[in-house]
Amino acid sequence: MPVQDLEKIFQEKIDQEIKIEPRDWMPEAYRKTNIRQISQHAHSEVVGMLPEGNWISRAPSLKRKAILLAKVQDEGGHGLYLYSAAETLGMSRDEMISDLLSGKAKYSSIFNYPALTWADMGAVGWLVDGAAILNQVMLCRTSYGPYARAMVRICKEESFHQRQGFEALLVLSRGTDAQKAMCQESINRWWWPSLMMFGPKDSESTNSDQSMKWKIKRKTNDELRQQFVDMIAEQIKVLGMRLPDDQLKWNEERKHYDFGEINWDEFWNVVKGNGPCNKQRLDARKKAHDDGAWVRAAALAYAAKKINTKNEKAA
Ligand code: FAQ
Repeated sequence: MPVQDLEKIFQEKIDQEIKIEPRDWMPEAYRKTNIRQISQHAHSEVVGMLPEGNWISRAPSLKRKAILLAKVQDEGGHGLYLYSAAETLGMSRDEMISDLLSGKAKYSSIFNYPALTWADMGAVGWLVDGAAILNQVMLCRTSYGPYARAMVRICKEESFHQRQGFEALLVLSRGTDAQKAMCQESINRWWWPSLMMFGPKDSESTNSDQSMKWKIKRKTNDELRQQFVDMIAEQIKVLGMRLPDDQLKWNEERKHYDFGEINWDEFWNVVKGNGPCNKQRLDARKKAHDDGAWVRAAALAYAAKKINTKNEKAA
């Protein structure tokens, strides 16, 4: 069948909300866009374990430690479902990881900021997971079947993450003056980087138009960012804290909050590898990969041994 006809059938399926599955014909650019987005999403989950992992041993109570351990473990699991979803498109996990470690593949800018205080564990849960979940709820309806299905499970866990972050901040916001100050200071540092998670403005977003046509994305970067601002601007009232933006104001006409301009130079600087922790994060991933070499070798040897034993029994 000519490629034009295949493309027409493909787009009709998308328009009719039929999921694209691994064995279906798809344009090469659709495959590549999905591999790019899903693998970068997986990398974000795995690199995202680092700022929080750093606080497991310093959590203020056994309860907080158990919660944080479970959350970080969930993030590792999310990375694994996502690598598996990306593998169905024909790229091996080894290649994806090698692209991450060489700096070729991106991961979310947010994880290049340091987690300096205990309040950051609350702020990461509330703001970072809060931003991630808005984006991921949309992705539960993405057109590529394995990605959409991975997202359903991830979202269930992510909504718990966000609530635990909010609750941790709520406790601090009702605590001593020092705890309140720590809570506010953390929100001040995480607010703007959280807004950057949604990506560049629509007018600067190179992938959005095509990804919207293919229903990989269902909402644009700016739409999701606005939804996030509207949600957080209300939730912060419960905390009795403030967002570090003098221009944040309800706009009755638009029925949305107006907010100040994001520092896009900072965003691109972080995306290009020059954020406060880019080097530290990649070094940590490289070390973990090298330290884990013996585990991969042992798993392969064990799998080979099992196959041999099975063959011997069958013979
Ligand atoms: N950081 O044309 P667009 C989480 C890049 S998961 C770095 O608008 P697109 C869980 C973009 O890749 C968080 N790079 O791109 C958790 C592109 O470059 P490329 C991650 C960014 O793909 C919580 C270029 O800029 N979530 O947090 C960023 O249409 C707590 C132009 O941008 C996902 O990955 C950025 N923020 O839209 C874990 C969700 N933004 O690749 C631990 C899936 C943009 O052409 C603790 N991804 N770039 O070289 C998406 O929805 C999309 O990829 C967007 C970007 C919305 C992120």
